[in-house]
Amino acid sequence: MITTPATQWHQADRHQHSIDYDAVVVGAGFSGLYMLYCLRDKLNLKARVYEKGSDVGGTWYWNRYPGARCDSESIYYCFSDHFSEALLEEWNWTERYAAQPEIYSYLRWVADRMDLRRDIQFNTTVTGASWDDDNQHWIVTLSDGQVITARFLITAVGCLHVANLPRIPGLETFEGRWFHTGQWPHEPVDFSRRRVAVIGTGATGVQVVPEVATQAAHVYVFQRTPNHDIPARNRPLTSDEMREIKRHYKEIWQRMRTSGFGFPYDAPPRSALSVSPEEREQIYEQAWQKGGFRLGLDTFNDLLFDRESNRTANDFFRKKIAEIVSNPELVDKLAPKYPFFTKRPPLEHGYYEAFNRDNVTLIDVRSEPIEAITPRSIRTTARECEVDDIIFATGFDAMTGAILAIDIRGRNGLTLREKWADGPRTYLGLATSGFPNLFMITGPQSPSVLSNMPVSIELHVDWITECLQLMSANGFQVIEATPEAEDGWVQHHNQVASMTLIPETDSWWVGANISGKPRQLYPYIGGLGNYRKICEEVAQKGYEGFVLT
Ligand code: NA7
Repeated sequence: MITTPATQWHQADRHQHSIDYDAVVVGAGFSGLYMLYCLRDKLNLKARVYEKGSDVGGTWYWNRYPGARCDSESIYYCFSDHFSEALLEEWNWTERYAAQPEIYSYLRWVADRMDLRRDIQFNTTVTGASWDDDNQHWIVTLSDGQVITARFLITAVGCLHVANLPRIPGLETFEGRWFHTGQWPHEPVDFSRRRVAVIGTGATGVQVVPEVATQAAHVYVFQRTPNHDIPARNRPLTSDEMREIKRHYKEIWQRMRTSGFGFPYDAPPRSALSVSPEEREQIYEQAWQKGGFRLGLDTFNDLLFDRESNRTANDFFRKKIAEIVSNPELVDKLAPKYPFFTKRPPLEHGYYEAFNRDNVTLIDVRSEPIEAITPRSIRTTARECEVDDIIFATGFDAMTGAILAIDIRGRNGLTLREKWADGPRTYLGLATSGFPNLFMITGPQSPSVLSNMPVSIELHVDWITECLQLMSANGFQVIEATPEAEDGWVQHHNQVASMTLIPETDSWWVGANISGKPRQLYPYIGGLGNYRKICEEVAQKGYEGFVLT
């Protein structure tokens, strides 16, 4: 337990004015739960979490579609001993990649085990927050009409929350059922004997298709861009394996924290062009057999930087798809054309195999765009598919969507939306100048979605916790990033991004999926381990780049 800084702030407040909370946290997913624990139980602050859903879980509360499963291995996708040794010790994962119900149960268990629910208000959206410079606190407005004050505002809203629903003419006339995967009903949805359209073939669509194909009469898969779908190779975890992992958890976490992407491995320092074609093939094949992100993160270290190296990965994919999919025309359509890993590669659980089924049809909407949705069908320029249900697996307004959905106003009434009109500007992805005492957990321009999320989340929560502790110990009430530090970070962020092939590919990583969204790389690609060092140095140098008053 760290010291109890609440006393100083509370005494100061009693003399000046009263505030409701030391900190308000928006969201009760992974980040909100850990942040609440640190604020309340480590720092002894008065904290409140507001959550739009009726339960904890965040991403895992909303994404309940068939096949929903984490693409990080379950043993790496959880809280570490930084939160609680007990959490690591007591929980046992049952599969290599946990399905949504298991992760949802885990987060609910964490909330109960750590007694967090009493400080969370559910079914409540934070609609706005304005900085009151006279009183040096945030005035926070809630969907239930309440207005509360807090010294600190911490967004824990997740990177993928605001659904992207394409504007296809005629959707309002559709007489069947339609769903967005990120807003899935809480009741079971039965697709048996139904004709189902799945629009979108990102990480979500790739999970939905094989699952729904086992139930539905027919599945029409509307694909705009074929992706590099890597076999996950899911399997049950035995109790012996869990025991062994627990024995090594400390080393595993240490390795994850210092790694490039938050997993306990990094690519060896070798180019894909430095080995013979046979050896390269063998290295790719081994990673393919192991399954998961290793194919990109544990094979060669220049795939993101060297076009020729990257081409070898694309050739490998084409060959593997051809080994699985029997129809050569489909292989052509399913083979990705853009550089590997310049867009989030989905993990697949029988996705390519699904196209060998008679009840699955691939429709390439680049060659035959969707014209309209009619009351009973989807009409492309080449055909009309009669469907009973439409599943939109069309992604999210990522990284900034959920933060900007809150009307946040900083100094002099400047809105965050105005400030970020040409794209987010942050210091370390944690703070933004002009918005004092605002922290963003896994905000834009931090590693976030380019890493295993819980590792990045813990890094940010730990950093914020230490910062608040220091502020209190030294009597500081306000912290704000300087415009100069922010300029420096944005420049560094963009420079690192431009060294990679990522910006050239259209993806949600660069905001290309949302019309009018400024195009730039939203997550930081400089590596989680490097990023951690930068954050630590900033703190060690007395929060360099911040003004504390
Ligand atoms: P993604 O990865 O953004 O995928 C959305 C998919 O929807 C993608 O295939 C899009 O094609 C497609 N899409 C979007 N709009 C349309 C329209 N108008 N017509 C046809 N197809 C469309 O979202 P996911 O939910 O799959 O995954 C998000 C993240 O969640 C994932 O990366 C993991 O981190 C977890 P496009 O590729 O843009 O051509």
